[in-house]
Amino acid sequence: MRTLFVNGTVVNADGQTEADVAVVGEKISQIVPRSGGGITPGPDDLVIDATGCFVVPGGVDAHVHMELDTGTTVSSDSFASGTIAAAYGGTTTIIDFAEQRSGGNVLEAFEKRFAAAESQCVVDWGLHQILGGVDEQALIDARSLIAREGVASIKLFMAYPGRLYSDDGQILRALQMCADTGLMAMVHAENGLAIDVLVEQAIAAGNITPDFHSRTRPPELEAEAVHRAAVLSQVAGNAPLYIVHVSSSHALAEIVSARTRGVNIFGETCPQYLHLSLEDHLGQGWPNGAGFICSTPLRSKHDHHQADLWDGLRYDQLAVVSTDHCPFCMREQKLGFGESFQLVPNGIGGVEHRLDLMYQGVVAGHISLERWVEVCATAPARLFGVPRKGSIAVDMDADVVIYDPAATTVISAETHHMNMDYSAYEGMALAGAVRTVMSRGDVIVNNGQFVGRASRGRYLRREVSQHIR
Ligand code: DUC
Ligand code: ZN
Ligand code: ZN
Repeated sequence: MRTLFVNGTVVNADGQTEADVAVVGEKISQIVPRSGGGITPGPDDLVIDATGCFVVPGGVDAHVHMELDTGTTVSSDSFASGTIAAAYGGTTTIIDFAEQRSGGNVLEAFEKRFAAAESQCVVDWGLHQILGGVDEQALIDARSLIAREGVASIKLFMAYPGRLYSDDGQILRALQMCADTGLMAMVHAENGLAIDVLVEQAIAAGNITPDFHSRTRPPELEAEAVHRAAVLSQVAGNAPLYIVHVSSSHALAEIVSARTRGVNIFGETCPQYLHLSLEDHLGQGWPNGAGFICSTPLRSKHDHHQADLWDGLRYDQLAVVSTDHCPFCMREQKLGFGESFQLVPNGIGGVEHRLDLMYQGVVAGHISLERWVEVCATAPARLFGVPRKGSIAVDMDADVVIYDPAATTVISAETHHMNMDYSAYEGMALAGAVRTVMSRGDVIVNNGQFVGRASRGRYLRREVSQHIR
């Protein structure tokens, strides 16, 4: 059977066309501009009318945390609930993380995580490998993951001493391995040792409200770590470096400066840093402020961070928008460990709303339609070596979203599909809505209703990105 998307505007990172799109099996088989006659439906074709809508590639969310074990709790979306929510939001690929901890075995950590995801995901998925204990064996094993398992990226932490933290020597060694293999090094760039001092001092002074989460993680300590990571990448032989969750003008400026020096560095930001701020949410005290605690933290809206981050996306200083989806329920989790900011699990859920939240940047004139598609799908697919995803083109996987710019989306915990009892974006009314979603040829969301099958998602063996080598 053939499926046709007719009468829509096809939007890719490199342009838009009035064209009809045909899908056969799992692949896009034909794209015909209507100026050239379009595609005439046959009697056996399933026809999806996209009049007035954009036909865009399924979103690629390269940074999510389903059922993440934080040590005190587990993030509240399973791979099943989280990927259903992703589908509702037009995301047809997620990349989560396998986590090796200090002294632990990388290959075992990968296999455990793989088994958990494989039996549940409803959209296609991949895994990055976290190295929480960089030692000789961890580097040997990480190096082998690309051929064994198709894992093209590792993640390192400059924050969280005593937990996931790597010191500069460990980071240099890991980056040397990345320079050698072409693996992408994702880095959580914050100066964790300095942050821990500020946290200790805030608590000693009785400053425990949620806003002190942000106040003890100042943007200077994010920027300093970005600078250090960039220098280490260069010294390592220009390792591919990807800074996750860039939240501040200060960190962005370091990325821009490093790029002008020729560092092989890419930046990711997230919708929360573009739409939420310290003042809007963290001044609320307990309990509401706890719902907005994430790391890197939300920044003050008076310091131009949001405007600078939008500009960074517009001018390709930032390459990707991911959600860093890390959901927790309010009562049992965010507030479950005591009334002090450092006891609150870090993370905001948002895998369902990335395309909608980023589309507001198109409406406001911050980014073009094409750039919206690029940062949400094309660039993450390319940078992380995800095969056959991220554009509407013949022979690509038929991951297709029909996006209706005339509809509206109101975000609420009452109606979202993530397993969270609150939303950091509660009540936000957005222009545009995801209408229909196809994943590898299957319609999984039809006019706003999930119609997909459990565990149909496929593991994506990735390749080292040709984009960055
Ligand atoms: N960093 C992440 O990337 N995700 C959740 C929490 C954190 O610190
Ligand atoms: Zn992080
Ligand atoms: Zn994260």
